[in-house]
Amino acid sequence: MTDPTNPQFIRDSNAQALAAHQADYDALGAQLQRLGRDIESVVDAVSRFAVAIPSWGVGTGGTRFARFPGPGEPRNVYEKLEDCAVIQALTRATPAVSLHLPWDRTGDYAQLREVASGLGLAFDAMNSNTFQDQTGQPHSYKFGSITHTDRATREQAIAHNIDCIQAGKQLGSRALTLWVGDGANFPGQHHLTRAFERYLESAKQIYAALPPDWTLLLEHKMYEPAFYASVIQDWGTSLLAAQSLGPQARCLVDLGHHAPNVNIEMIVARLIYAGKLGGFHFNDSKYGDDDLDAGSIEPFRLFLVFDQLVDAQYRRVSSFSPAYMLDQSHNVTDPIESLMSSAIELQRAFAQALLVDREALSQHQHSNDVLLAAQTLKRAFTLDVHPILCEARRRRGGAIDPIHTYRRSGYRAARAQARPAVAGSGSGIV
Ligand SMILES: [Mn+2]
Repeated sequence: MTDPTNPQFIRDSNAQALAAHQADYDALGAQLQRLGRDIESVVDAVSRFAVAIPSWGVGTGGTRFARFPGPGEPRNVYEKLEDCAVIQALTRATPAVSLHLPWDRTGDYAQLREVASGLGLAFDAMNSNTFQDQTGQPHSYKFGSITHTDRATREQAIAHNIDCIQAGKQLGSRALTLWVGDGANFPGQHHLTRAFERYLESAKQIYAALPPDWTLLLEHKMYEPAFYASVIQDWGTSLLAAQSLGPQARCLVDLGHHAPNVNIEMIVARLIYAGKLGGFHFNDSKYGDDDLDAGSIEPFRLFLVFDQLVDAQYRRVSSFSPAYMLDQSHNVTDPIESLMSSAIELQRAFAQALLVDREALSQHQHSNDVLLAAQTLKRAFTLDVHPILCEARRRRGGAIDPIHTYRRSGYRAARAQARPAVAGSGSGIV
């Protein structure tokens, strides 16, 4: 194996692709110049774009039917960081990792932070887990966690979230993502109002434990594991909760957590308006919460979400800095390849959104020129920005072709030798 994070190896790999890349980049630069756009400013913005890797994403996911483990899966948080470092070295778009406790629990968070820093990684939002029972836990979450009818169960779930904040403080994290699977499977099982009141009461206690520079990200999900009524089922309930908790609470939009055909970019626009857009879990889906790779099914929708984000920047919306994270389940691909590819798809949507002619769009909207307004967006979406993405990576020391470079390194085969499988390694979907 060649170490795929070795700068010389990446440069050598790039050398083979450089001439073709330079020709494509120059051609796109000339095309954009004719459109009155400067390719350099787009490369600069794209090279500063960052999305966090979920620690659970580097393991193989699964469905409720089965999980088919891949070779060389990471068996603990340190091995997860090794894989995340490969993704970052090759893409230069993923400088932080989002941990999930207790899956990533370790005795010494200061040491973990040091190891991560040595690998060029920082820590993004912490994620709590009260959707499954842990060994030795006194109270079960079978019928709920922070919304449970039993006070002691709620207190146990609140204490776990506060533990996540404590661990995150040592890691340099500045956010806690709160997603709970709480809900009902049958009409009548829950008092719909009282369950929400219990959520707010518990969330207030978690909120009170936040350091002043932290954000509490509230993640909604329409269904699963609750199949009749999730307590925080949509963005409206999430916004209501964020508004009642206070300024440090914001809404997190997981692209997979809506009904099919829901207009997610509109949700994004409304949350921006309310000053409550906290962040994203990016993925893609066809039918439900499929957790497929970002941009693999609905690239136009991903572009339209980024169009709203770039529009907010363009309008200089105050205190606008959503956190970007991936949240995917890789069942049939090498997770490292899927995560690299998804990070690049986000950069693609971002670059295309940057290239929307916003002045022209605004004029077409004002004059009700529907066709040209729609075509203004389509024109940006259909631009092939691939050379911009390659150039942004190359300038930061990343790979022009991350997947090819990764495969050339032989990393997966070497990890398969070095990491014999263990039973029950933590990975999942939230
Ligand atoms: Mn999620």
